[in-house]
Amino acid sequence: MPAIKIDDATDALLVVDVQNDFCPEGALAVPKGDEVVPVTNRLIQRFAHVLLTQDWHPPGHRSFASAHPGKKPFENAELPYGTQVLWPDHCVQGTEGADFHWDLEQGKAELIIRKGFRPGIDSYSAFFENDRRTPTGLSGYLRTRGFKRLFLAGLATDFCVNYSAVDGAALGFEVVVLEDGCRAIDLAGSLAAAKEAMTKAGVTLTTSTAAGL
Ligand code: VGL
Ligand code: ZN
Repeated sequence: MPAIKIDDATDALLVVDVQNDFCPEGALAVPKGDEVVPVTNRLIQRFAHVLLTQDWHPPGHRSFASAHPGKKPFENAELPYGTQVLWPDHCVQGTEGADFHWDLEQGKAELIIRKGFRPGIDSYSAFFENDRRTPTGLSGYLRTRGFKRLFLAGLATDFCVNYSAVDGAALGFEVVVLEDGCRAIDLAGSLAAAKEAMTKAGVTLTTSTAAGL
């Protein structure tokens, strides 16, 4: 992959869910999740426009195993919109676990898009909730601002980054995932499946170093 030249007018960096609960010792720790922080901070300096997502669940959210008596985290449940992985309680609104990682240089962010706040619907994608219909509003924001290409980094590669990348591409944005700025949960082959889905959707998978960023 040759170096990518950033166009400040039409390129944006979207940093996905770099929150305490997805980092070591967090409630839904992604292995080595905190390693994305220095990479992401470097990327934040390189981009004129930085957007963040923040997983933001009310207590008792339906994606929590604790809301399903008899179910354990990482089991599946059938919800009205389809099969949903059940998670440990995480990123509860207003808690320290939902805060961005302390070292994340979030000050420059122009938009924080919160997702997963509807009690009955999970939201992996920054564009649509898991019913695949309820929009977050991000595509309208990006179009209104004139952004055409999105660079993604953050957590987790196989869930929120993957769904955001695939939806972004389907909505007509050019999407580049910077894999060294991401870490995966990797449940039952979910990382390999995510990479295949992103590739099929036309998402560019590269690294910040290969892209010269
Ligand atoms: C995520 C599982 C549950 C993510 C969020 O950010 O990838 N994964 N909530
Ligand atoms: Zn969540």
